[in-house]
Amino acid sequence: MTQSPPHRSEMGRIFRMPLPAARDTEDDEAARNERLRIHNLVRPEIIHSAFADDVHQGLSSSPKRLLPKYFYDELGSQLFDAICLLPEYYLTRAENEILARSAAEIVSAVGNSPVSLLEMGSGSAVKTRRIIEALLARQQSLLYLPVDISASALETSARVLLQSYPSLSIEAYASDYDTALAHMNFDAEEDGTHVLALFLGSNIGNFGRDEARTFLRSLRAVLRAGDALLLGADLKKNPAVLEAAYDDALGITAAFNLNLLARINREMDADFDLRAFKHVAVYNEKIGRIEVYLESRRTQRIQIRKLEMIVTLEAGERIHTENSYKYDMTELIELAAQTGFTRAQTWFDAAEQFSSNLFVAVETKGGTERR
Ligand code: AVJ
Repeated sequence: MTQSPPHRSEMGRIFRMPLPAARDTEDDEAARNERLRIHNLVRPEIIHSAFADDVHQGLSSSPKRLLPKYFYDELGSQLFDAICLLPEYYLTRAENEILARSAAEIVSAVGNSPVSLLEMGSGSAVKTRRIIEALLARQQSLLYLPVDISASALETSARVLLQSYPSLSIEAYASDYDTALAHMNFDAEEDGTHVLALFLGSNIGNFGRDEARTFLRSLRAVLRAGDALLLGADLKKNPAVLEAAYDDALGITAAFNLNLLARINREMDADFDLRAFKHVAVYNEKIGRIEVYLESRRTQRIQIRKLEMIVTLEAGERIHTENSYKYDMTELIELAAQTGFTRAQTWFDAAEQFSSNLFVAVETKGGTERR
């Protein structure tokens, strides 16, 4: 696998990292810039119109809804990082515990050939460091391809990773998952390098069961047989534990949820009164998912000037903002089998709250190997 040349700019704007932190020599900076390429597939105009269309559609629907991918503006990404430090939000700690203990075992389960690392939804990429270090203990250099909807999170994490690991190169995609996968261009020629894809943190939880299958199939389509996917999935458990994880005492998750309205205020000249909404998180045990809402505390009328739209809400009416699906092992094994993978191995944290699943891509009929 090699990097695609920068002149293929239908892939979107490619830019270099901004100036380095103090104390760096210019040579250090130049050396790091050589090792970084960012494809910004969400041009501001385009993301704006997609966000605007989705807000218009979602708030015109009944029941009203907004999409969780829009949580992650700069403030939203930082609020999510804060969520990961909360005592109630066990997911990040549990997965980190697994990776800290078992990263070497996980990467050796991928096989002996050199590996390139693809990550969907890399965020701050803190947990990724465990995997990067395990890989660099077995190979001299590493190409890391993070995909994240938040350009600010990507830039920050790329800068930090390049500082830490001199033999790392990064090809980053500021993009939603589908767009990035459609532009991924692993070289057709056989060079013996495998891809390890990461989809950590229970990011898969935002997909419905069907959407999860569709997504994993399109991820499988950019891989070859023998490539692997490490899938972090939160496990079904006591509803009280789950609900606390999504409605913490400090109110950070409420702020994260409300920031979606604040973002609409900022970017679309709207007048949502955040105090007139209540954060609600309930576990739907039958479906196996946390459902997150913003509930109107009173009858109200909101103006969204850039959309030339008036939204009315009744007291108690809810805007659905997120689902977070929970899995059991039967579902995970079935999910692998339905999407062109086989589940090779699963690791758990000591409290068995979270699972890290190694899916290996199997041969598929019809020659859909890595385009
Ligand atoms: C980033 C989708 C994994 O579902 O646990 C955390 C998002 N929302 N608290 C999750 C989230 C509220 C998180 N994911």
